[in-house]
Amino acid sequence: MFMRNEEVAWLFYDLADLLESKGEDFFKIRAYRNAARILSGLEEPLEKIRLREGWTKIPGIGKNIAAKIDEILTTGRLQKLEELLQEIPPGMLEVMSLPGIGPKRAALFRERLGITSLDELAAAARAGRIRGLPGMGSKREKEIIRSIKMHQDRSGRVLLATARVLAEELKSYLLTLPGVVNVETGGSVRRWRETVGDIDLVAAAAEPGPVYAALERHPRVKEVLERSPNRLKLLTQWGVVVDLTVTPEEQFALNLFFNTGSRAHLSRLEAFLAEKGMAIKAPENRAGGVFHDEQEIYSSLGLPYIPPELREDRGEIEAAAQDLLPRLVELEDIKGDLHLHTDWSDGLSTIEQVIKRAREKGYEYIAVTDHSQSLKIAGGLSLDKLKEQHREIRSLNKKIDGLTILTGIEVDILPGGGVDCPEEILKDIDLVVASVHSAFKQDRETMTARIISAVENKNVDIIGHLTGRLLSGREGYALDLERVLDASASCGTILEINSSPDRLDLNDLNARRAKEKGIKMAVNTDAHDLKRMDEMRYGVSVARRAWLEPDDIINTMPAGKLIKFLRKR
Ligand code: DGT
Ligand code: CA
Ligand code: CA
Ligand code: ZN
Repeated sequence: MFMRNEEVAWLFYDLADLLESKGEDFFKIRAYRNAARILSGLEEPLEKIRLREGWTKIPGIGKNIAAKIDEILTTGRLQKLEELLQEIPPGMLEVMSLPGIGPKRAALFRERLGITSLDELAAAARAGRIRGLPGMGSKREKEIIRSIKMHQDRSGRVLLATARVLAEELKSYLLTLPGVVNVETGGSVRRWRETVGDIDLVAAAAEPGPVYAALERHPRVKEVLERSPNRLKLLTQWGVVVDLTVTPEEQFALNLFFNTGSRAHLSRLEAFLAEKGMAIKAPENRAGGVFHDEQEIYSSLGLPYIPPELREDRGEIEAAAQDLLPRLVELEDIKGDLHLHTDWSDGLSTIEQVIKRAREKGYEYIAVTDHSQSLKIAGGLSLDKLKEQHREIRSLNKKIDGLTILTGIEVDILPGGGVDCPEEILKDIDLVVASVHSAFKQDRETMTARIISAVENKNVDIIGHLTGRLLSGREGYALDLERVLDASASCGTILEINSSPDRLDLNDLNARRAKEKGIKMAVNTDAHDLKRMDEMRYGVSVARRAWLEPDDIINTMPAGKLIKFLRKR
């Protein structure tokens, strides 16, 4: 079976985790994790690289790892990983994947307390049996209870980006089938919700039977969950559920509309129409009429088209009825990326590669914002290195035209509220992003004051990933967001919408709140490799779900205007 680069990377991450839980050699484990990161950052399919030249040209991939990649691509499996999985109780994997636990602590819990599942861990934490272990304490114990709860609340949901990759693959597959004339993804995927419960696909075909049967046979399908005349539900190898509806072509638009939801949007719409003595015709009701697209559906209801991202019952129907829907920002409005890493710190690409990619994207500008000195684990730049980088950027700027490279930095907001770069250097940098990367556990008051100091720092332009949440399982730090927003509004500090699918920070609701307070935002990728520069679309989706228009976002400005704007700040 064709393996995606990410899938191969997942196997290496798992291998590293399992070896770590066994207390194996640190360097070996690090090499596997590093390989995983490199593989998932490669744009070309691994199979193609293998056929052309193999792995010798990829730094960080030695002989041992190369052999394992070959094994995975040939067999779809990794023997070594499967052996390790045999040794380990299945529940341990869940314990290890808890944020703040990891393989080492999981091993400790197992050794000392015989814990091999999340339930056992939760029970031990509640009984106060964790606090006595080395490196633990009652605070840790509380965190464990909280993160288990968070894990359970989230369980079954996957990141939007993961779902979209799979949805695209299944959609292309369905489109190759005879008789299939159209396929779209509906549901939360189409609305760009940050996490997704299942993938809803709608296909148009005269005969549904063969289409359902063909999807059941797709290699990514693990199990059929439900078969009915109108729907097929499947569990995929990725753990994501897929929900397919096949409909005659003339009912396609209406089915897509109903399957896009959200349920809240549809029921608000129903109530709104009921007041006017109208109703939406369900697709089953053939007399309901034929619609060519959703535009026609909304207009038959006397409303302008409501984009899927707004269909959450957050006032969109009322706004539509008064013709007050925003002109939502689009990817094409974005003129540059203001948060990017290169191999000067922990990025994988050179400045030249980033520039080339930015030009391909049609950007007018980018800011290179590598990490500052105190972030040692991310190769933070010393002041000398930083100056050297900025000299290089200035000279690159002279050589190229059509793209402006802003000198930049991502400074750490230190636990005390200062930033780790002296003022006389900051004041000459074109664009300063400030973010929290340490001491996440500070209490709410301290953290709020800490971030507000950065907001008030006149050298700081943008606050990066403000709340620090990770969708894969770290809650944002304790923070009085309302006060931070007020400070940002009064200082004119820009807040980032970080596009990384695991962050999406600010999220839609917070960004909308920021807009209401008159705060300007920047949609950035924070990419550490070229591939992830493509994630801009995810940040844009947050902006759209937050009702943002181009004017709310500084990196929709043309280069000249943005540079003037930054100078004035
Ligand atoms: P999710 O999946 O939790 O991320 O969120 P959604 O919004 O995708 O929710 P989902 O998949 O339950 O439903 C999406 C839309 O599809 C919703 O507006 C109603 C429709 N839908 C879902 N399941 C069924 C069903 O069994 N029958 C019918 N007629 N419609 C359904
Ligand atoms: Ca869904
Ligand atoms: Ca569904
Ligand atoms: Zn960054």
